[in-house]
Amino acid sequence: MHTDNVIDLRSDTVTQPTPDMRRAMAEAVVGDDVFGEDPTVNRLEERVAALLGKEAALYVPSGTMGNLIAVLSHCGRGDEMILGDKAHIFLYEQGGAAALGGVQPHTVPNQPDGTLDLDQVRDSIRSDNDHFPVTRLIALENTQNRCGGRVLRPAYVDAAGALAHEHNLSLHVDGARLWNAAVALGVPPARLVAVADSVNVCFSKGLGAPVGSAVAGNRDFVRRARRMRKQVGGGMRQAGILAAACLVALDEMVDRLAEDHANARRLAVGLAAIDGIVLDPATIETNIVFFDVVHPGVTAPQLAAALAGRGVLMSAANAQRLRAVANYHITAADVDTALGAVAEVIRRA
Ligand code: TLP
Repeated sequence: MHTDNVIDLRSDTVTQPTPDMRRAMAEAVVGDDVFGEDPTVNRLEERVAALLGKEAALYVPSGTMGNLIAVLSHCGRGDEMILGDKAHIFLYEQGGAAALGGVQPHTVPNQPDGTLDLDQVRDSIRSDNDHFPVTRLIALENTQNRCGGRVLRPAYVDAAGALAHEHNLSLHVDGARLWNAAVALGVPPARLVAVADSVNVCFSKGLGAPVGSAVAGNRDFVRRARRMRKQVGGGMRQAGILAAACLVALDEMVDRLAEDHANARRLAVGLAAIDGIVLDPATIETNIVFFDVVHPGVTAPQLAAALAGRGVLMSAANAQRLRAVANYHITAADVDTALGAVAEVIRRA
C-alpha cells in the first residue's frame, strides 16, 4: 500500500524511493557531470553498460529523453524510423522526434504479443529512390507497455536486429521495462539487447528510483547521444545524487520484480472471474494488466472514478479499457482489496 493509504495501480512510475535509496542519495559523492566529473554517475553508467553488454552508457533525466536522444542520434531530418503503432515513442512522447528532429515515424501494427511482424517491417524499409525518405532505424519496445507488458523473446529481437543490419539500419530497443522482461524470462538483460545498437532503460518505473534512465550502445553512439543530451537541455550537474538511488535500485530492486509479476497475475485471474470484465490472464507476463469493461451500466472512466472513491487508483485508457500496474507498494492483500472494489462497483452498476 502507498504511504497515503491509497492502492495506486496507475503506474509503476508512482513508486517512492526506498530508505536505502534516500540514504545513498544523502551520502553520494558528486561532481559536475557535464564535465564528466561525477563519480557516482560514472559508476552508474559503467554498471549499466556492463549489464547491457554495451561499450558505454549515458545517464539521462527520463525515458522520454532517452528515446529522443537515441532516435536523434541515429536519424537526421527527413529520415524515417519504423516502429509499432502501439510504441510509447509513437503514442506518448508528443511526437518529439518529429517535432525536434524532423524524423518521420513509419508505423507497422504491433501484434498482440508486442512484436512487429518482420515481413511487414521488411516491406516498410524504403528502397533507394529519389521520392522516398531514407529509412534509418527500427525501434522495438520490451516489455511492450500498450500490448499489456508483453515480453519480446531474445530470438525475436535477434531476428529484428539481423533484418535491420542486413539493410544498414540501426535497431533501438525502448527497454523502459527491460528489467521486467529479463526477470520474466530468467535471462540476463544483455541477452535481450545483444543485437541492439541502442537501448533505453529506466530506473524510475518498477525499480523505484526517483529520477532517471540510461541509454547504452557503442562508444560512438554514446558520444553522439551525449552531445544530443546537452542540446535538448539534459546535461545535469551534481546528478550523482540521483544516480546513487539508481545504483541501489539495480542492487536491490530488480529480482523483486517477480513479486510484481505474481501480483499482476493474481489481479488478472481475479478480474477475469468478474462478470462484465474481459481479459485473458494467460497473456499477463509481467506487471501490466489491461482489461476491458463490457457492461451496459459502466464505462472505463466511470469505473476508474468509482474505484478512486474507494481508494483504488487505475487509469482508463479509453472508453472501455483500463490499465492496472503492479508495483513495489502493492501487496497481494492490496490486489484482493482492489478486486473486491471492482466487483462491488460492477455489481452496483
Ligand atoms: N510510461 C508511462 C506513461 O508515459 C505512459 C507509464 O505510466 O507507463 N518507454 C516506455 C515503454 C514507457 O512506458 C515510458 C513511460 C517511457 C518510455 C517514458 O519514460 P518517462 O516517463 O521516464 O519519460
